[in-house]
Amino acid sequence: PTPDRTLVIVKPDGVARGLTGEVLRRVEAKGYRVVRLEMRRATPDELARHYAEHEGKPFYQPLVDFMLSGPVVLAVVEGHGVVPGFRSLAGATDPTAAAPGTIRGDLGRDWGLKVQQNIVHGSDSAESAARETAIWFGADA
Ligand code: YYY
Ligand code: MG
Repeated sequence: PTPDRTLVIVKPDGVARGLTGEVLRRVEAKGYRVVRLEMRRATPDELARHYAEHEGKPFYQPLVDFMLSGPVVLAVVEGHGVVPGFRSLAGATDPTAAAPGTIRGDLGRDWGLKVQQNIVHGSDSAESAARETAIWFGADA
């Protein structure tokens, strides 16, 4: 079967802490392939589209502000079952609850209530992956 694709973002905390290589190492160690890779600053428009499902929630604006606080690394990652597979590598949303062995469980620090500082984003479905990849890399990505 054709390999699946997901959109991984190393968030500003992960980039600032020098964890980009560690995240990509885990992705590659699993056997997934990085097929697009770029570091840049997100724009408010990209983030509004990317996080549209969360608009109106209490954590939305702090999340967007955090994502604007520094550069992010965007990666399109390919592999069989990579959408749930990368979510599994990332671990639970809240780093304080994420299991050991996961990116958030192993590398997430005790940031108090700042759940948004959880190092990585990974698409939650194939549809989300296609939508998000088009936001960050354009429709032809
Ligand atoms: O997909 P995932 O990143 O694991 O979580 P989402 O529920 O999609 O939330 C997106 C993003 O928002 C999450 O990575 C951290 C942040 N967030 C938050 O700051 N506080 C919450 N209660 C829930 C999510
Ligand atoms: Mg999500």
